[in-house]
Amino acid sequence: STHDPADRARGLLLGAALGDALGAPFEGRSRVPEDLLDELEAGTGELPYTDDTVLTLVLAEHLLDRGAGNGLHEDTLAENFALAWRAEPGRGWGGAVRDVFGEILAGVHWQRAAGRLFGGSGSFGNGGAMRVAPVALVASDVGEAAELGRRSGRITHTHPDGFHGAAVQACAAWLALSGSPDPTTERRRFLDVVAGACGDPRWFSLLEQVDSATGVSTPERAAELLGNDVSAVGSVPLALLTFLLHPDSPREAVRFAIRAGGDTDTVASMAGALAGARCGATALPERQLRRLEGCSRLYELGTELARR
Ligand code: 8NA
Ligand code: MG
Ligand code: MG
Ligand code: MG
Repeated sequence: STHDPADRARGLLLGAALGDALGAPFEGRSRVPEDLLDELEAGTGELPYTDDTVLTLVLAEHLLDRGAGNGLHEDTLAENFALAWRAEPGRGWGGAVRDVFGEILAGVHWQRAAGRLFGGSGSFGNGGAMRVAPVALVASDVGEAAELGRRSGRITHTHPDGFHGAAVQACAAWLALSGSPDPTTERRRFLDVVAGACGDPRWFSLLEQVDSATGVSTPERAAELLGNDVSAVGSVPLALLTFLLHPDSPREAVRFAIRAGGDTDTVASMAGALAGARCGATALPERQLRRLEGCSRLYELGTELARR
């Protein structure tokens, strides 16, 4: 782990984007053979990111614009999300969230647009959680991370599973940045603090399941136990487990998440954000960073957010 806050902030953003970019070619595969991943890592071409990073960037820039202590402004953030989708509709977006963005741009309020998805139950996809990590860079405690996570998630994900999932990932990112509880020696305590800050009973039991899965030896088994799909409850637990198994190696965390299959870009992005936050950008594989789309923008955003 690193003690430099700027390195940690850059690690959070770059870890998220690198996980997304490395995972993207495998999204939807039930399992990912190690040699295919080795081949991608050894390549020299650009590593393009997807919707996960597009929205992470929007949120990070919004938080920077808002300034220290001012949290987020939902109406502005909703519009900025929607504009980012319209600018780059080919980035691999979830099906329902595109409808929300389209309606927002047509003048419908985000609360109404998101709330009427799926017969009024709202989306429980992992889209709120996959973009949430930057809130950890401005929250002053884990409770504020949870609140900003929930609020940023609700803009598109009004189903409780969706926005609580965002809160859980935000809390984990905040703890990973703070370095305490230490995920290497206090796993159980780490998960308890996340569960307590989230406060939702469903996530108490999901995080309980993460704790009981820490004995797994393969990514395939981890996916069997916790899921690896596009729902928040079927992906955030796997990302947390991945971080707890590889807290001191962002590269190993990202590889494990991808080899678990399913929603590979999103799980690897969430796990990469956590390990990157703990270890810093200096711990990320340099050769891959040089291939990462948007690397310098993410690096500068991390530096700026850490300064606030
Ligand atoms: P979302 O809100 O569209 O949710 C994702 C999917 O979850 C939906 O399309 C539904 O199939 C399902 N879903 C969500 N809520 C409900 C519900 N209440 N009832 C029944 N089904 C439901 O999008 P999101 O932003 O949450 O999704 C994030 C995922 O989308 C990430 O994996 C991201 O990478 C992207 N994604 C891209 C592709 C692709 O084509 N490249 C494929 C899957 C996902
Ligand atoms: Mg994606
Ligand atoms: Mg995905
Ligand atoms: Mg660049």
